[in-house]
Amino acid sequence: MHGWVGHNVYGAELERVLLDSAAIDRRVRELGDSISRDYAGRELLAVGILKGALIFLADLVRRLTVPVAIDFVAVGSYGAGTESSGAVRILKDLEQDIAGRHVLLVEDIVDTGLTLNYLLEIFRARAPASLRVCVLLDKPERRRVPVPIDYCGFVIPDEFVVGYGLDYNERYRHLSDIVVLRREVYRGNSV
Ligand code: PRP
Ligand code: 7HP
Repeated sequence: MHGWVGHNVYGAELERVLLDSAAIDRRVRELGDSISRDYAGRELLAVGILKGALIFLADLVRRLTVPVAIDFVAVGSYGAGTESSGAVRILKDLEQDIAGRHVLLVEDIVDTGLTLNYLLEIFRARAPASLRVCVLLDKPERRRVPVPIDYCGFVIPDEFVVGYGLDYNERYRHLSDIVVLRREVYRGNSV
């Protein structure tokens, strides 16, 4: 865990750096190595879940040594803020047919598990040759439905984090580090 060095360059809403860009980079390389080993001789379809997985997916695919195609799906839970309401819907579907393909779902964070659980059900029904899950962050204390995670970057505590693709009300996705949002910012703002 890291504290701030000098003043808080991120502003008053953010508390501390949980994972800095060097630690993220090291872990993404390791994940890329594992995935490349496991998929040797096969072609992969990496499916990023928008928008949070955008930056993770972009870095991860550049660490792969197997052929990889990329597609995206956008899923929304109803509502804003830090709490999922539980209802999930597809906002943008895949452009490619995944039947017979080796599909790797790439997600920034698994929290309640509702998003991944929903997508896995939908994608399984489309008969891919294989379907695996790669998440950068796992927040197991918040889980409401179990989800199988094949590749996990970091297990993190139950704190709301932003940066490296993750947002709070669409802010902070561009940060290179993963940073804890102060509880005062979102307390009482659950939907
Ligand atoms: C976030 C995150 C995951 C999901 C995880 O997405 O990117 O997709 O929530 O939560 P869950 O495990 O409780 O379902 P969000 O709906 O905020 O959309 P975004 O990726 O566009 O930020
Ligand atoms: C969703 C989400 N988005 C950003 N930061 C977190 O900690 C999150 N948990 N679930």
